[in-house]
Amino acid sequence: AEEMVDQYHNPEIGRGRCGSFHVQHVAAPAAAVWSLVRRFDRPELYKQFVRTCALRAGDGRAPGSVREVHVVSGLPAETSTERLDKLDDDRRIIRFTIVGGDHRLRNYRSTTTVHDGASAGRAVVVESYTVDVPPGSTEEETCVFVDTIIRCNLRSLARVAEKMTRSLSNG
Ligand code: A8S
Repeated sequence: AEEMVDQYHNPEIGRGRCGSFHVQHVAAPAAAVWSLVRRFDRPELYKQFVRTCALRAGDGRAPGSVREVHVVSGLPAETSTERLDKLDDDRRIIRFTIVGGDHRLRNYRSTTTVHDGASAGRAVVVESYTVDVPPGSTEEETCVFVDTIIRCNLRSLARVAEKMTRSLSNG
């Protein structure tokens, strides 16, 4: 995982910004995991806080595609506007930036990569992000908030990919 982080996930963290990364092991082939992660137009496939998502620009594969996400109720926000920066099917890299919405995550950028795991049929997912620390918040509060969301998303991704793989192999 350290090598993968060095290779694709080395964000410049300047003043007033913070960031972190997460590693998730998945008992499903990298191709299956990637088939979920690559769907910029359908984050609700595994992101449980996403209620609906609609493309506002592009086809969801070309850089510059924009999606508008509505999240489930009970969160401190309702919508988020997000731009696809990179989708690389060969290296299994997706990057997006949050460009708008009624939340406090300004200039949020994330990179997710999917790798073959240590044995056949296993994958490792690495997700890193950087974001501005909102006025009145500390770096720590900001990271705790984002880390909680990402951990939920990655665990859910693992569950969905594993279930998908089981149902395929059971015919
Ligand atoms: C992602 C990552 C994050 C999403 C955050 C951090 C968000 O969708 C949620 C609550 C908020 O307050 C901000 O990969 C925002 O989706 C769940 C609406 C952006």
